[in-house]
Amino acid sequence: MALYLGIDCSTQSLTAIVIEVEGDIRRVVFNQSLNFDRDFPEFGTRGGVNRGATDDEVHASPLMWASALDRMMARLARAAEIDLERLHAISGSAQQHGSVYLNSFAHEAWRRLDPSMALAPQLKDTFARQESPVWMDATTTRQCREIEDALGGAEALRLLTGSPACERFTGPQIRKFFQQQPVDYAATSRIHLVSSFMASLLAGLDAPIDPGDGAGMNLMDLVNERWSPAALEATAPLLSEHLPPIRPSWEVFGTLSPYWQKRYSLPPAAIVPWTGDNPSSLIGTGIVHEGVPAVSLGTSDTVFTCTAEPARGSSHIFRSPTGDFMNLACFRNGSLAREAMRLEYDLDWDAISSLLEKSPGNGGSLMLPWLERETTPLVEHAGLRRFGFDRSDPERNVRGLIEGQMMAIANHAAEITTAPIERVIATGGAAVNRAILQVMANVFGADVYRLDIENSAALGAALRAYHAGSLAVGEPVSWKAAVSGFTEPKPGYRVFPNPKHVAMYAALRKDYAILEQIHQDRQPIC
Ligand code: ADP
Ligand code: XUL
Repeated sequence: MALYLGIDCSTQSLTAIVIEVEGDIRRVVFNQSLNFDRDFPEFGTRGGVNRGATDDEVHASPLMWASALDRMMARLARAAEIDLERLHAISGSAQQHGSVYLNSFAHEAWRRLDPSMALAPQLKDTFARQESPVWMDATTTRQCREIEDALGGAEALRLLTGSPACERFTGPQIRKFFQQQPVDYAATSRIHLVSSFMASLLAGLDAPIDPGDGAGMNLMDLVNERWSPAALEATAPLLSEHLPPIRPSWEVFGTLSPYWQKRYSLPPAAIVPWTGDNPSSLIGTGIVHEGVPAVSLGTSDTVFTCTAEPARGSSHIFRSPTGDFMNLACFRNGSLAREAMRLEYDLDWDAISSLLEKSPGNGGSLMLPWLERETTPLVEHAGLRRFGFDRSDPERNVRGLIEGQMMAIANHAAEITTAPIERVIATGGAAVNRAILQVMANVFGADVYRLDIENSAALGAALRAYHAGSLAVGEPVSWKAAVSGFTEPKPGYRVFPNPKHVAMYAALRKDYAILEQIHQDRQPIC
């Protein structure tokens, strides 16, 4: 039976999942995490990151990620329950946008690694920049505007790369580094993403960047999956010489290097390019074709889809590891606004659930849930807009907020998918609330499946290892077959729409869309 390893190097932790696949047998045989704050106190992180002079300067040490990789491989090698001789392929994912700056000693150091010694100390002289900026860094507003100006504005950049210039994206970060530390930039021989850096450490040679993570840089021509010469030029000099090539996500590019083979008695498993954690989650939630949006109800709410063509209604478009497009719309007022409403009326979640179950539709009253400035649609003036609500009535207000949120998500989800919506996958903290999922099912007019996956990015990586590893040995499996047996909801995790309410919400959603358009640019009035 073959084993496949997926590793996710996220902001706060590193997780490894090993899956076993043979015919109909499909199971997770190893699933462990290391927490950066707890397990690597020597790096002094909080929430996996370090702050600079200001709170919006956020970075982490690539040596910490290397240490975590080394320790996780040690754990894996010690796991008596799995026979690692059967490990066929390894892939991974990482927090998106973060960048690692290597000097000219790095490649030689990788080749000469001594398997009797820990990894990180052997890498300490290989960086042109000791700390890597990560996605939480927001210090590049000036560079964003400069790049957009050079490329014809935010919309032109969005059409080219899938996103307007964003502070956390790699291109603006590289530009800031070049402007503020020109000597260190000149000493940089290679710039990797966190994902391609980690893949390089496994293979002992430069890993490519995959189009899924490449799309988070403001540097890649999204449709053609190539570095955009114009974007590179607008960012920093000689950048094309510093970046690894972009290669398909499913193309094996190396084997586990002798360092790992000797250090932990591992076989020469195939190494598959790593991708970003969001594209990897797409695979880990089983979204490998159109018509199945996933809604994550976290601090913010996010909806994402997989489409054959880019869906231009998105906040961001990445590439999916399937070769399709991953479209994302982000709603800033997710749990943030639900929590505020809960506190306003001093309710617990059970009380919220029972209020939601009463008389859906609120008699047609609508609320625009823009407590904070909103990203989808773009709303500059914060403030809930309540139309026809008596503020002393908790029931109507609570329902008004959540119905408004679900109508916004459903309407905008329709803009980022071309196929009819078959079902919706719900994840994130608020997805435990069945009453909220019932509103979602009624508003979408589709079944809602709750997935209870703790690390969909690591699972996605293991599934990608399986898919690419099989292709490399001439036994290709379809994406649908690759994810099957791993991404189905547990029994009892389905919520069905109530046909009576579906018709009502279908009409209300149209009113909601009109209201949203009218008030998007206006100050709140209530
Ligand atoms: P993030 O990953 O963005 O930190 P999570 O996906 O962990 O967020 O979701 C956390 C949120 O889940 C909390 O802010 C809380 O409002 C919400 N939440 C937790 N339990 C419930 C519940 N029973 N009903 C609705 N929302 C809930
Ligand atoms: C996506 C983003 C984060 C990081 C960290 O654009 O910045 O989701 O990938 O998880």
